[in-house]
Amino acid sequence: MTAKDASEVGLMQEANDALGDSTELRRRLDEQGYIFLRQIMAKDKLLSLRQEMTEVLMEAGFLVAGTDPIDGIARIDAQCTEGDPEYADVYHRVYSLEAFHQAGHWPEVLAVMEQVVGGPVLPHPQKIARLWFPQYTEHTTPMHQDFVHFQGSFSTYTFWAPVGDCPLELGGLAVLPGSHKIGKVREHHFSLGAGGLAVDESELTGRWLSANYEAGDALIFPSLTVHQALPNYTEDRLRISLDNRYQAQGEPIAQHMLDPHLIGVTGFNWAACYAGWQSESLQYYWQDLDLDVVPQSSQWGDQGFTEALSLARDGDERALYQLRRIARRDPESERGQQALQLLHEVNV
Ligand SMILES: O=C(O)CCC(=O)C(=O)O
Ligand SMILES: [Fe+2]
Repeated sequence: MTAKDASEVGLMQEANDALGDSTELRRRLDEQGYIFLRQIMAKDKLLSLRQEMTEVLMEAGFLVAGTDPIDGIARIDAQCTEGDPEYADVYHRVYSLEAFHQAGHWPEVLAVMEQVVGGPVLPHPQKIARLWFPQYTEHTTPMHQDFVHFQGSFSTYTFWAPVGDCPLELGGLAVLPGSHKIGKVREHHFSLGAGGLAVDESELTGRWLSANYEAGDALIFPSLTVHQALPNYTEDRLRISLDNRYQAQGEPIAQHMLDPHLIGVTGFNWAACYAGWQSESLQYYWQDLDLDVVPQSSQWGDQGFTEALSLARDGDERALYQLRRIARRDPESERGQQALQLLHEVNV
């Protein structure tokens, strides 16, 4: 379950030659479990989004004061990640940027995603950004399939794009080609890192692939493809990326994908998100569509939590860390109470 080193990964094949040919793009997705596209968005659009995001991050104290925000130079002592209240607070300020949501609907992105899904496309309301600190590698996104998190349909596609150049050492996404062919959701187990669930490395074969990404590049894959982030080994750079989701309009979508990301206990909602927006055109855009909304299953999240409890009982440091995080974030909740009780029992 350890994160891959950049030296262990190969480079992804580019699929730009198939752009405009939906059948061929879909054939490659079927065959490889991913497509990697160079420069499908204009670099300056990504850089102006980066400017807006990093200004918020500077003001919020994630970046070193006195540096140029666009350089994304992280304050190491501000390290935090998904699941931490400090992260959610800053994240939702970034999340409220209108430009961040617009990026998921740029015409060039929708044009590609229509070819990928083979018809009218639904961009998920739940957009996602990742703000990944350097020197924090135990919190790297572990190997997983997205279905356990996003659910709905196996034909939901992740569109992952760095907001700024992302060389291997900054920790971009890596995929395991062909890993979707199993055609089902694999066993996932407790892990640190985004999502908190990982596939066991011993279940996997093949060579991991990634890229020295540039702003404007995108990686697209369906929800059964196993992927992970590479560790951010830079000395001081924050990795900033988008991972938005798309599906054909008729496919089922899980209820929680209609909510903002990481709402947890923060009380953040769409009204708060939209408060400073100039335009209404993307506000609640999905409410006029005839969607097949299905309930979220808690099965994987519950299993991960149960595993964390039992690992923590045996003294596993990562599980203890996770339980402390849950107890601190959400002490009144059922999981918070269980975490507190376990921490009390093992006396740490
Ligand atoms: O960017 C990351 O670290 C995680 C991204 C991911 O797993 C996804 O987009 O599905
Ligand atoms: Fe993922």
